[in-house]
Amino acid sequence: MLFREAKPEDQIRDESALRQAVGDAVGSVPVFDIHTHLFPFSFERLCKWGIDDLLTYHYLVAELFRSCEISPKAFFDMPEPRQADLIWRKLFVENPPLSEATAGVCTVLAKLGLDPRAKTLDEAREFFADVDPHEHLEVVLELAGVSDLAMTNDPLDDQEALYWQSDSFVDPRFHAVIRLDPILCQWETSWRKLEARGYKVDAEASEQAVDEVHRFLDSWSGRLQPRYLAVSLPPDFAYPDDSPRTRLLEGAVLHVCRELDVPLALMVGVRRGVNPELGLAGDGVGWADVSAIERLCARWPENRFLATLLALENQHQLLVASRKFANLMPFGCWWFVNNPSTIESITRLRFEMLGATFIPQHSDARVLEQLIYKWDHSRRVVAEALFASFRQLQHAGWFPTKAEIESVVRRLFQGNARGMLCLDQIQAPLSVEVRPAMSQVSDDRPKA
Ligand code: FIX
Ligand code: ZN
Repeated sequence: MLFREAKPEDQIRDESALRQAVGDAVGSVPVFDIHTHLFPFSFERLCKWGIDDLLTYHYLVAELFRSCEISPKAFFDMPEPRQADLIWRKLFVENPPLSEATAGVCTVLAKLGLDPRAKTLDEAREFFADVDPHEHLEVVLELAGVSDLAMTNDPLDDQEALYWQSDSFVDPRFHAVIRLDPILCQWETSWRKLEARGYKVDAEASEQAVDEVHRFLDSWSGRLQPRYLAVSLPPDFAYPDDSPRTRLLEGAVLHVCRELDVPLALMVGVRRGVNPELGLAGDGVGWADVSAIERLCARWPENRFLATLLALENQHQLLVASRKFANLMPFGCWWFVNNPSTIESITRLRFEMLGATFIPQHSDARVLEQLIYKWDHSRRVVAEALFASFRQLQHAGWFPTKAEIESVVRRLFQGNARGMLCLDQIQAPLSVEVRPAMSQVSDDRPKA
């Protein structure tokens, strides 16, 4: 599109018309969700959905212990429905659900036509017991306006590997992503798993072991056809250094990415097990050294990198690094910065420093219905930030048209992800209806 050819009568000069145009475009654009932990229903219990999974989300588990005296051990010993009941009572009935994670559950319930002020979970349980999972998936994707999503797939997880090996049906909207944490962050224990699968590896990550990891990744890439490879890293991630991680990155991972022509996603800043008693809810955050990412981008110019940082204090540095390296794509507002106020400030800074050359958000959904709230909340905030940037442009005397706004929005929520994953040749969806409320849809897709 040649922006200079915009007819004067199509240019939006008015503030409220601008707000409306940006809100409409962001509210209706189909999203490519670049990072989730979701699985298709064919992966059975790995696919989390429904009220009990929603309420036992680790974000809410962490909040429970601030409002209730139960010990982590006593909590985790309870069956999941009783855990969900307790979280509901403490965080939703006895207190207003003010936090982002609790408000998110309210959004989900309201959008599904359920009462977020219910005193018990009976109504919600009846609702989920009655839905057909396959119809429900269509309803959720439509309410969230999600056309595609990336999973998190660990071939070293024996349970998950079985589904892949048995050629379970994978809905084509669920894109595979090979997760490398066991290989790059827990080599001291993972090499034994590889050895048990017949690879000639060792604790030192010798040259032979690195070649074997290459062979392992080749073999699983053939099966999964991953859209990218990913790793979450601690704040003290250093590159290069004299560690198995650097040897495995340089000798295997970065070559596999090149050969497959896929990016490597770096998620940096998580301190695992700060309070190990809390399980998944016990991880913390630390400041990362962004120069390690810069060195990766500089030494591997033919590779593409997606990056998201957990610490609020690291966000500006990542944007400066992105201005230096075109092979670096910042994405999402991850986990502890996935709050409306932080999303808004980070996204505003991103527009100011990078224009539209970033991926504003991912959901990180672990439970299917979370897609509804994560995207509902994020769309609203990203729209505010984009409005602010276009408003600045109006002040500068450059008036956008509706078509120009829509084109930027498509790029942010769909095109930048597809470009990074080289999916441009695959037809992008023109529209996914984002529905305001629950209704029935017909299931005309192949069943899992
Ligand atoms: O490493 C990750 O992908 C993190 O997103 C998760 O491990 C984390 O537990 C999470 O769910 C954050 O949203
Ligand atoms: Zn995640």
